[in-house]
Amino acid sequence: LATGPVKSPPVTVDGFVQEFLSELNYGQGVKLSQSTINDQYLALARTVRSYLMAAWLETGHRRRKNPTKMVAYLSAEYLLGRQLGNALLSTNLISIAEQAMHECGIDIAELRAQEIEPGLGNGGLGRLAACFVDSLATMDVPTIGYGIRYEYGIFRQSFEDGRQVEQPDPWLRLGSPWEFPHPERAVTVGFGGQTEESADEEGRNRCRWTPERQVRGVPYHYMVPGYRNGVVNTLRLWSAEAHEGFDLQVFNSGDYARATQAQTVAENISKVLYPDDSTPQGKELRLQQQYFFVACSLHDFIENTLPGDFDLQNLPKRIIFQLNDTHPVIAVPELMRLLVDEKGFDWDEAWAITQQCFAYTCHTLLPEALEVWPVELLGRLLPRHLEIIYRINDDFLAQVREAFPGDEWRVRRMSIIAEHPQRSVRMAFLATVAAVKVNGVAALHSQLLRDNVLPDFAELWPEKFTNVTNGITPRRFVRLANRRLSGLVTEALGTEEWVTDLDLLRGLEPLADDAAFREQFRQVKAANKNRLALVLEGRDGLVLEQDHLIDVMVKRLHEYKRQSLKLLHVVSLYEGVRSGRLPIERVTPRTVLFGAKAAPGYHLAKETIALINHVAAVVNEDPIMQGRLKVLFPANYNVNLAEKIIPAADLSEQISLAGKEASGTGNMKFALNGALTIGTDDGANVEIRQLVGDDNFFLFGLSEPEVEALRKEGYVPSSYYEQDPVLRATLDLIGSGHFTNGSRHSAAAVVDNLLHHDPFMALADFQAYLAAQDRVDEAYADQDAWSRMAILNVARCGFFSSDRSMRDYLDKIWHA
Ligand code: 26Q
Repeated sequence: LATGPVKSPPVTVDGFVQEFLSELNYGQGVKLSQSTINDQYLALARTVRSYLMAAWLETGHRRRKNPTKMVAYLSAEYLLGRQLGNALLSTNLISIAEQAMHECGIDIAELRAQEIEPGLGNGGLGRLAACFVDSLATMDVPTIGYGIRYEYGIFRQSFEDGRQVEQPDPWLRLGSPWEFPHPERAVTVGFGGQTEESADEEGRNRCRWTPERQVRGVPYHYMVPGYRNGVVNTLRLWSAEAHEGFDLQVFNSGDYARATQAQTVAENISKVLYPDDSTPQGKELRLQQQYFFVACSLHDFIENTLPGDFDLQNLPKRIIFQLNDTHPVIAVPELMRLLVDEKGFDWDEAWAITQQCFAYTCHTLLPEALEVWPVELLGRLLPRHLEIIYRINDDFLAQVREAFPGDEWRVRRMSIIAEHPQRSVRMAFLATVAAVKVNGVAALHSQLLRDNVLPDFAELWPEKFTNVTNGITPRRFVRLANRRLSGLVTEALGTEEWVTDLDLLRGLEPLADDAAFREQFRQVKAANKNRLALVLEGRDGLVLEQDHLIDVMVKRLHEYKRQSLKLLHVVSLYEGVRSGRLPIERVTPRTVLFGAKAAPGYHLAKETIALINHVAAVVNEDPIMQGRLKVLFPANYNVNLAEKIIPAADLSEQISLAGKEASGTGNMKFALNGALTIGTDDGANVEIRQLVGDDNFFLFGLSEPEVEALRKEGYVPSSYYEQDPVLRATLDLIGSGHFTNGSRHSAAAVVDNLLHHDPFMALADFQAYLAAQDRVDEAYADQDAWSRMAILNVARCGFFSSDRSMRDYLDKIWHA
């Protein structure tokens, strides 16, 4: 019995009740009659988890028995969202669990609401990693996700006087039923210290790194269930602890207080997620985090996942490390160090192996978002790695000189080491040099990556560059988040196969012309609006007008994403009515819904949040608008709220300046949930528009080449202010202090920046944006035509399943 296969509890309501009560009694140590909601939630989570256990163990067993090439996804972020719903979905236990809870006198919805989501990511990049591991499990691809178990995830946002206030996110506080700590598999990681050269037995020069201090990495395992396929992959997140013997001397000398301080220093490494999502600051702790999780992961894979007698010469046959942006790139010198210093490989042999083991995904186009680490800092923290990086660079630059003799400018441009403004390591260059493939995340982005960000590298190695357009998991973002639409789709297609084969949505196309179907589709949207209204009322005390056009802009707050342009639209409507330019009957009843967190140190972003809240307060209350324009800004936008907002949206705002948004993934979620997009020709919007057709997409604004041309010619934002009376009246109203209690100062940061700098050309696109919004109003007035367009968006966006993204990675990059 002890060695036989692990069995799942019986898949019946009774079986579920028994397992639940047993978890409550023996796991949680309480009787049902005495149990709290939290007891019940934890017992329910462990019950569902017990149904996944046999598949998890079996998947591991199968992978060990039949070793193939694996994918190791290295990501500093996984924005997972709540686990319970997804686990219930993947095990097909939703209805059994509902009935079982009902029999116990429990409302399962209340338990589901108890779960705190693991917010171990900032935004798009972290959520992408979560979608990818979901798809890989559903496609039965042997995968390990490696990352960091932050004790505090992305901060909780609240508003005080409209201004963002950040609170810590102690997500583990009420228990963590989804994780499995494995302290016995802990790994030791070194930091600081010195390197020295010495000869080995064969007289070859060998380097030894003697770290100054050591930290213990403890893995916590999370299940990554595939969709009803008996596969459960593993996500392995590392938590930092003090190493035994950590400052033992201090302790022995009787300085107990200092010894515990040392423990704090070690634990700090995985304490908190950095909440900056695009302007990397060269913070030492951040580099420690990066090296910590990467060193743990490489060690774990080589020493614990590969068989004991494995010949590392064959490493590329067994693994591909996919680098989620540059955050894990320190893995490159770490693998070199392991091979050369610890395993005795020659440099060239080691480099040949290393170069086949990594692939790099870039997620940005903004030069200021490219990570660089000062040589001084990197050398202090990781002296051996810095030496290795220098050597990689020397060899690489020799190759450049050979390919382009006499072109020293090029050599300087391509060096992994930047000399100005301070000597630093360019992590994107290191990644590009080491990787088998470099990919962007949407067609336009990959093109611009080749042309603008890494042109010298693309010239040297054209075949290295490729595109994989992002995707989203249809399980979480359609099937779970939009149960009603899913039901309608399944009924219409006569199958639920679309959940794992999203191209089947094409079958809905003919139904766009079916009046009865369109009516059902509208009823789904109405019901989703109703659900959202209840959520917003309960969590924020906000009132959602359910008969309004729901116009949504939810994403991190960034200047390039242009929340301020959306705000200008709102104010222009309000100003139009106030000034008599716009008759109130011509204003489409509309609710503009914002959700956005700003990095705590990003001043302009925080001012923009405050201004949105101030505008909302005035516009919502002014009787002149007759309730036809509302601005709602629920605080603390997160995955859970996204799952409620997106299915209720009519209009999706994707209005970044062309050439700045690498891909976007929210854009895909909205389209697949039957919202229409108003958007620029940027990121994956380009592909969405190509697929749904121009008639079913509200395109506006400068194209990327036009942006570049305008910049060259000299962009003067104030000239738009001077020439456009509507823009002028709009900005003047904000600048007058109308929304900020008469204080002109409060709005000044945003307005002055738009008038005098406007690096993302919001003013240049203002008129086109308003014209596109007029087209939206016109289209929305014909509800039947609108529904038709929305249905076609759903039907034609199957391409944006992350299952397809994974197929592309497999075909173009991993060959696993
Ligand atoms: C780096 C160093 C130090 C501190 C923080 C960071 C850091 C953290 C997060 C830098 C960047 C990020 C996140 C970037 C991100 O989310 N990018 C988005 O990635 C999505 C998935 O590919 C794209 O859809 C978005 O277009 C892109 O903005």
